[in-house]
Amino acid sequence: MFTNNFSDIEEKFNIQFIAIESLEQTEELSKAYLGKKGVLTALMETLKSLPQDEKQAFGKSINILKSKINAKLLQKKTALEEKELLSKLLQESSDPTLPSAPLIAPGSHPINQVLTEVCEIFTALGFSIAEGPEIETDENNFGALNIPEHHPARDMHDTFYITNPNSTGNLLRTHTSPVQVRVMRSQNPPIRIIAPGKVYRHEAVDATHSSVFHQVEGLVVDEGISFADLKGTLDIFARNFFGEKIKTRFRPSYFPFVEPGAEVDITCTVCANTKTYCPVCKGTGWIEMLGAGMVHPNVFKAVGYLDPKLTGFAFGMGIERICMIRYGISDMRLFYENNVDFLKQF
Ligand code: FA5
Repeated sequence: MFTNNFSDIEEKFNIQFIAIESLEQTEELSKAYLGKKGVLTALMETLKSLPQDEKQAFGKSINILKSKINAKLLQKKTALEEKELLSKLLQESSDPTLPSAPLIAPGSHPINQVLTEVCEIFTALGFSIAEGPEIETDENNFGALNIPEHHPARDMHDTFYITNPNSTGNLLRTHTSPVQVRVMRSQNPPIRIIAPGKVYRHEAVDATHSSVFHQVEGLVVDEGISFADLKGTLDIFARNFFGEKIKTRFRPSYFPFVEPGAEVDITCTVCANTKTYCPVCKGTGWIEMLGAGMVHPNVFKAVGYLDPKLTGFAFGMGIERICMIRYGISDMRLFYENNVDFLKQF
């Protein structure tokens, strides 16, 4: 008896459903059929008055119809929501299929900018650029540089060792000085090179130390090269890179591969030696720039440069450090954090 009633309701719903054009109409139709005062709710009320044997079939039919109506309305709602979103996007005259705009204008990293500039200064002075691998041999990184096995100087360059039998080296280089060895073993003097690159040390990272950083090595070998040539070259570099007023200072220091050896300082760029307390130079007025010295005779011997008339100088500077000095950056870790606000300043 009630089957006809259900198909009438469904038919009527379908006619109204086809006419729907908006989310509001969907909502209204949902209320009219499924709401508190809706057609199906009212039908459910009549269930009570039915004879016992008809109740189950009647209830089941109501639930089937309810599910059908519910599914259709939900489908319609989703389709209308998508349509609305699309027309909103089109109204904003944007094309959602276009690639997103770049976050910042492209530019090179400050470390790369400084590396390039350092190379330009030295090539203008007649230096050529040499390269070496980041995976080095123990011999090139230590042995040929007058740092034999068990020498205490190795402690300052604790590094990462590699056991891959296919590798041509067995450690990550701790400095760019092994490029000196490679160049001298493959070329005859005169030599005038710089070697920029990445180096690795097993050390705790803090505001002024990183375990991966960049150095630029310098090496000049010829007859009659003196400490005065080293001083003059680094002086010219410092003035070109930091400014005309910058002065250099050589302090005696120890590196096994040079003799004599020196640390080279420049006048503090932050406090300009005003003698007021400065956190960068700690009030001394000087900041360390690099290590340098005259090539040790044992290094010449190791690479097969046996002519006693040959002398040479070498230096190695930390790129992160000179970049920090130049721009007054207080923490080296900023270079590696990919913070756009930091990077876009350069
Ligand atoms: C050396 O690495 C020597 N090979 C330099 C050298 C070359 C001396 C030729 C003489 C002749 P040193 O360990 O001091 O020396 O490092 C050189 C520079 O690298 C330092 O002045 C500093 O600027 C930078 N540096 C050293 N350790 C770190 C580190 N952990 N993080 C960032 N920069 C560093």
